[in-house]
Amino acid sequence: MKLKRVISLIAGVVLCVGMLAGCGGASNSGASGDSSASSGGSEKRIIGFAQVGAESGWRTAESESIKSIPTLNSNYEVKFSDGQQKQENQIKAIRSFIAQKVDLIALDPVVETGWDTVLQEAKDANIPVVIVDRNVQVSDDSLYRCFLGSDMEEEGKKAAQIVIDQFGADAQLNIAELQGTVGSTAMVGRQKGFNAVIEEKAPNYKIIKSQTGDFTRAKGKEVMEAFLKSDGDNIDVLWSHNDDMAIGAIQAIEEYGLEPGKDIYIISCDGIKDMFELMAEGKSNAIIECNPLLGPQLLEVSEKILNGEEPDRVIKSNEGTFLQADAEKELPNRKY
Ligand code: GYE
Repeated sequence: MKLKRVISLIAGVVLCVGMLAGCGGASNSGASGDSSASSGGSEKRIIGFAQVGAESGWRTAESESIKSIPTLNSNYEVKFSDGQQKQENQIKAIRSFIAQKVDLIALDPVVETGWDTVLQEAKDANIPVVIVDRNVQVSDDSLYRCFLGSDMEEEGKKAAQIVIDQFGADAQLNIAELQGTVGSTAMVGRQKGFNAVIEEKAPNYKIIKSQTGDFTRAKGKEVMEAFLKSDGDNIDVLWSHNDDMAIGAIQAIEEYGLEPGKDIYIISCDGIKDMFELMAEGKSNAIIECNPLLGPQLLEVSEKILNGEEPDRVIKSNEGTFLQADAEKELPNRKY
């Protein structure tokens, strides 16, 4: 009897603690949780960062870079929100940042459209907004101060040019495309740039398969399996909008009994370490780098804005391209 009561008491305490922890952990949809420091009474400048999610190695590197802003300048604090690839979560996070009166909002938008209302709310509250990595399409440009990130269209163009350099513009080539999250700048821009160069320079290239893998390894694998099932022996090139989907696809290709990097030429965007490792093993062929380490540049532009200066409207990150022959040499230099 007594033992039973003790057990139920312990169970009750565990439940309560669990519920409390659950409350604190609600940061995924709001903005309260994973903050780098408390704001109580200090004069710190607070950046509320509404992140897309945690769908890829690139994303993890970007989150870490932005969360590390306070280590670069202790006058800053970052409130972080993971939107789990859902726009509604990101909108909630922005509203929560506005309610908390943060000094600046950084938004990495999962898709380009649908931000006008919430950005107007931030503007009405006099909170400057910096768009990071992916861009937005809004009717009024004054809804955000500047954009910091890569030129995705340029990345798509570079990818197409590498394929042309490899196979020649006159080749008959069948390409399978793994698209990123539909409606995101990374997907729209990379597809647009790639297709434009192919159309102009290599009209015999055919995109025989094209589907989204939502930028994740699991979906990249799943979609590649379907591609292979219906057209396995006809695919010459895999063009993947990011490394993670290509990594999933490499697994699918191996399971199907083909050699990735040999039977199918593979090119993807990002440049994460895992992909460099696979490329050094000969399982992939080319990487278009996209730099996720945006923390230092976000800090710089936030300083400018909060000091009353006007930032450049578009701030670009530096990036390169790498072929299989560079992989081993470049591996030790990779920071993400
Ligand atoms: O390529 C992909 C991530 O927006 C540039 O998003 C980013 C893309 C990146 O999920 O891995």
